[in-house]
Amino acid sequence: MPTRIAYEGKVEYLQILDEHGVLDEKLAKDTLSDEDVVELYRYMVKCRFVDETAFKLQRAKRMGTYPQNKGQEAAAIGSGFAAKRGVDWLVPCYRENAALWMHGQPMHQVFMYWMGDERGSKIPEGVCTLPLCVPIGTQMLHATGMAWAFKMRKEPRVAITYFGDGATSEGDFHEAMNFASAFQVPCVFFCQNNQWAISVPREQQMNSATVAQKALAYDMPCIQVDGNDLFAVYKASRDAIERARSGGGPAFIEAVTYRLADHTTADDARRYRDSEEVDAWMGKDPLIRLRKYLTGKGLWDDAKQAAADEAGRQTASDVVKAAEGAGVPPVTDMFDYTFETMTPEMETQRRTMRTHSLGQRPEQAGLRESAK
Ligand SMILES: Cc1ncc(C[n+]2csc(CCOP(=O)(O)OP(=O)(O)O)c2C)c(N)n1
Ligand SMILES: [Mg+2]
Repeated sequence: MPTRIAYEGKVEYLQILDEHGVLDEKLAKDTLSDEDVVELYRYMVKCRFVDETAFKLQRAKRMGTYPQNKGQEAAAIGSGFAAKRGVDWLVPCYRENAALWMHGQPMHQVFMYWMGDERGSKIPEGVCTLPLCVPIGTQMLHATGMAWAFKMRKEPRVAITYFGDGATSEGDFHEAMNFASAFQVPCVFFCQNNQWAISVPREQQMNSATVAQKALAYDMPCIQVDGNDLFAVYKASRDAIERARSGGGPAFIEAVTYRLADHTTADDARRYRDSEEVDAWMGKDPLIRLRKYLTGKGLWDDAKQAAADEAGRQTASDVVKAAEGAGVPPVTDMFDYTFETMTPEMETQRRTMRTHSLGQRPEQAGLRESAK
């Protein structure tokens, strides 16, 4: 019996700014202006300072744990810049702080979150970002549902959801992708393939040559981009977002990048990965290549770098002050923010906690009263 090809697929790879800071002018046409690039580079520098500061805070026991974003700034900033602030919704995991920040989420809230303060998840009114999401994969379903609502309400909005390479091994990922495609909802799936899911390398995590090709199974437009290339990330994100906004359905972007730091501050990556690999990726650092590009174009110099560094240090210091200055929340918060209507058991616990065994930290506002 003759056979025929029932389906054939391919995945395009996009790089516009290479590792040496050389730009493909043709591909870069109609993407970022010089002013945009300078502004976004300053943003990257600021984010790197804030990220390093969070790491130091954890080491000084002033933060519980923290997953560094170091090395993944171009992926977050390029995609965040392509989305419309206050219109599109960002649905994150935990390694795209820069994108959330660009969309108005105060960075001290992210610090508070990692300090164990749930007020870090209370996003200000008008800011279209969801709280950080540590349960791997769940947020993609939320984004799909939100995008479905946008479609039903005929709102010209797009949901962009972020996740790692490891998250694409989860059932939630496949459910979200299938639903988004079957219902053609305006959702952009943005995978930060940073090569590792804690200690599991991507090649061991999956047998497919790319992460992007998983989208082919759902007949979703997909692309693999150099995730450390601001131009490529921006172009792919803008195209996907605008297609989704104009009724073209969901899309998948695989940003190939690298986690330059440990998985979190609770990890020591030296135990499972070679320093040669890390060194090779250090050379592809998105900040270094963008600085090379800007310097080559005469748009940047040492004095500007010094000023950007100083601004970054100052911003980081302000973020710490705001996070630590928020004070200790009242104990009652854990009841008041769990359910809209408390269960009878919770009401009893709330009522009786002052006379029972919750007094571990008497300085907490709720308990200070009971000590009187
Ligand atoms: C449902 C679930 N399973 C397991 C974990 C533990 N865990 C935390 S991060 C992580 C790896 C995630 O890897 P990836 O999706 O590649 O994201 P990355 O941390 O590399 O950015 C795992 C397994 C979790 N948080 N949630
Ligand atoms: Mg990963």
